[in-house]
Amino acid sequence: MNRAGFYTEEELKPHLQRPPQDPGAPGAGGKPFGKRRLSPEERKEKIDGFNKTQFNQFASDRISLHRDLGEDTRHPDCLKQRFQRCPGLPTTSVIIVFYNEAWSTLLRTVYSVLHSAPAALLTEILLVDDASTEDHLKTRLDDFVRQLNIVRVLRQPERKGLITARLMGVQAAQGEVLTFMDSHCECFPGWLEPLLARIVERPAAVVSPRISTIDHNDLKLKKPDPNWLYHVRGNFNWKLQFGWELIPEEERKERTNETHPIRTPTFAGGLFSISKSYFQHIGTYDEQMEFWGGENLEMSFRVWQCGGQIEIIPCSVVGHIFRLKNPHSFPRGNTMITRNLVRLAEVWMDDYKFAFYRSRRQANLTFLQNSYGDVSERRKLRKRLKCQNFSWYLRNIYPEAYVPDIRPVKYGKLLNVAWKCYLYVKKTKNKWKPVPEFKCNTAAAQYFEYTSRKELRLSISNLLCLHATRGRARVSLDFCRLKGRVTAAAPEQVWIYTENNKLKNTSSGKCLTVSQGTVIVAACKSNQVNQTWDFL
Ligand code: UD2
Ligand code: MN
Repeated sequence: MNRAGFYTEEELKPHLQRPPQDPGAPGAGGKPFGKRRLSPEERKEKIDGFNKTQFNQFASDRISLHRDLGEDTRHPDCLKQRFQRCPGLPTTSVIIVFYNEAWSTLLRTVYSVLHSAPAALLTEILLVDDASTEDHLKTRLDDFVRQLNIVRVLRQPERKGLITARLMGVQAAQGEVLTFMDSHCECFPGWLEPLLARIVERPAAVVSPRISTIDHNDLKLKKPDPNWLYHVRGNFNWKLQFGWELIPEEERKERTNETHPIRTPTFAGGLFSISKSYFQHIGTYDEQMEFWGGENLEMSFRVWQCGGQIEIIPCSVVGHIFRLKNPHSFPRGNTMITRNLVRLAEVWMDDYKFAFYRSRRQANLTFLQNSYGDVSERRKLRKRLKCQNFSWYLRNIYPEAYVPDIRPVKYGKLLNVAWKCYLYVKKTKNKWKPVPEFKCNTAAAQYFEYTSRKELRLSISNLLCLHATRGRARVSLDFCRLKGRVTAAAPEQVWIYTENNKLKNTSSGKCLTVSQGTVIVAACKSNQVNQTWDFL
């Protein structure tokens, strides 16, 4: 092969060389920050740090701002990958928005880019301050970054959230590609080139690195394992929560080279590269989304529906501190997250929005009260770009998803007429999980959907169904067997709602009954009101 056609290592040299590393230093090589006995003052510092940022800032403050992440443990295919000098890789502006970020994590993010991104491709790093209140992020930060000469600080005059902050960065960006990053990241060697190379190949690709966890307790970076075959991608549930799942088995088996991108229905949204002109073409962000949340799903649906693609590039690895909860409060509490989600549902999801409104009551209220602002500009955008509808997205981009009825056959609280009690199950350890048996409740009720496939689905979770195991009287709540490509419900979960309001299970031929307060199946008898159920 003609090597002259590829960038040399020399040409891809970073802006700043890492200073010599002490392998014994705290957290060196991406290793965990060591445990030791803390003095009372140190303990206080640690607790205060946690309260402020929801990660171990005490540890972060003691780890070098220049720490390297040790040996490059990516898959050999990634290490072999070369990048063609013609047409060449585009330049990029790295945009990092922050609100009251700790000094050490913010600056480690900055240095990590300066130590790893090829200088020839890195136009600048733009730090956008979403009106932080912490002192260290004011003149001290301005003075510090001046010596780094390609780093600039921009400031939003008031706190409006990460969406408008990112847009402010975009306004100022001079690079051909925009690369977004959270303010608590660390880049693995060679992370940038594969992202840019994919955009050269596909200008309408929105590409994410593989996000590695930096532990919020000990700041250990989970390094890529070259033998690890399982990849994850982004998904969503009908509450419009983002999540991760393994890629489908067939897709995994078809992978022949690690450099190949992974198509993903949705992305986490914090770390990605996109061509600047494509970002403008595809409608940037919904500027009326506030503070935090929802912009990643909005962008995922929009890009796919309007002709682009979202991918994870497994050879590009960037670490991110995942926290257990949001460290900052938002004006008006969490209602603004719901408002952001309603905005995206109203623009991109067509009538499937009703499934979302059923799973999230607060969203339903926001919708009914029409308190999500004006979305007409975003709808115009959808029209102008001649985007596909949501049904197309579900069929083509996420066929593994469970697609709920837009309007179930019946929907409501299920009341047992004889006992005047309702079907009711509780969360287990704060999660919706199968429960082996439950009582009929006289005080509280849960909403159920009687679906077109004759299942009784717990509306709020969407994935749990009333289940009658053969040969067992007690009825359980179990994972619905019908999901994604599986198109038939299991007979244990099929219930025929009869003319006289009985629910007859197909597998056992028995009827849903309340006996001694417990929900069971029993032989159907025509005159028994403890087998009569009304949807309220
Ligand atoms: C994830 C994304 C994040 C964003 C968010 C949903 C990753 C790794 N992270 O949440 O980028 O898409 O989902 O909106 O994909 N910030 C502000 N102003 C605010 C709140 C946050 O500037 O009012 C900054 C914050 O300092 C950080 C970035 O926005 O740099 C993302 O916030 P986060 O780290 O709290 O969000 P995360 O990682 O939980
Ligand atoms: Mn983050």
